[in-house]
Amino acid sequence: MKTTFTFSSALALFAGLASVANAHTYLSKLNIAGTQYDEGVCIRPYPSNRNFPVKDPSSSDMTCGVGGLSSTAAKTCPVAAGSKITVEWHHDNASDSDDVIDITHMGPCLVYMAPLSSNGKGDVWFKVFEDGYDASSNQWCVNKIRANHGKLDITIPSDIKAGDYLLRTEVIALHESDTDYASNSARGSQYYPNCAQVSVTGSGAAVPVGHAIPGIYKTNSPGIIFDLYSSYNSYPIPGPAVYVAGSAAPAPVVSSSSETEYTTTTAAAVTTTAATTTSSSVESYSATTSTTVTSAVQSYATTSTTESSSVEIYSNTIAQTPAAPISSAPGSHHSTVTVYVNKCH
Ligand SMILES: [Cu+2]
Repeated sequence: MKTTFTFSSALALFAGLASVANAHTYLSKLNIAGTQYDEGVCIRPYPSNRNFPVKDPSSSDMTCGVGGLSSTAAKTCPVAAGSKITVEWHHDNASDSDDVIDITHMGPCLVYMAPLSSNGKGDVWFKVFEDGYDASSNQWCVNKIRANHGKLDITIPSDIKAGDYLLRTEVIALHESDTDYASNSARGSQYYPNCAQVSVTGSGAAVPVGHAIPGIYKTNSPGIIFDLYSSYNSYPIPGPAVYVAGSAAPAPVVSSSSETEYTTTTAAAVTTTAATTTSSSVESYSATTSTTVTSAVQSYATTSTTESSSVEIYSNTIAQTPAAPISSAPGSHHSTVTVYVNKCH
């Protein structure tokens, strides 16, 4: 439970004055697999006002910050799918004595990715990280990065398709968010978006559903309108849900002809379950017993020449997280099973 602030109007006034001062933040460094990349290397270089906020959530500056769409980083830094990387914000300069972001600027941290080829335009952005407010510790993400010299660990989704991406980091400062920017452009949320270029390696094939930035936030969205000076014990993080590996819409694993062959082999026993499983690297089927599915998959495996080496069978009916393989639970009866046919590259 958060401590309730008193003197809220005085605080709000102070916060407003603080924002006039140069009390902002910018993405300063990336640390990937032990290598540190400074601003301009794979973080897109900034114009002079590198730590200034974006105020209008419909502005094209929301995509990658001011100047971020027209600048290009020197490199596109390699990062393995599923690996943890560290992003690092600073206020004035990239030193450990820097205050990262002003204490008044409480709010969430969010990270999005989009294919680099889009340059951030269109319905291309998927969220890979968010951290808002933890009532049990009364900590905002901003508290955490301030306490950790600007550093925040995030994980690249393990199953996204290899290739070049924009990595968009964002802090939203809420010290003036009690007022809708649309009604008073001197107030409203302050967005600190920045973009880096990374090249994801791995064998994944997932293409998460994308969203447009600008577009994900309205001036009056929950979490964009938020009274930091009221009593609260939760915070609704704005934007789409974080992409969970394995939850992308399935991309076809088998060609339609071999899929026909597969279902024909098993006659009525196996039916495709639309949208049960959502990773693009798996295909989902269900049937009435494990035995039928096992034989169906074995049949599929022997008739498919390209993807037979990684057929796995799981007993889970909901596809988010595969349960134990059926083969490891002999004798158990499954009223419904889901078969994951892992795509092999
Ligand atoms: Cu500021």
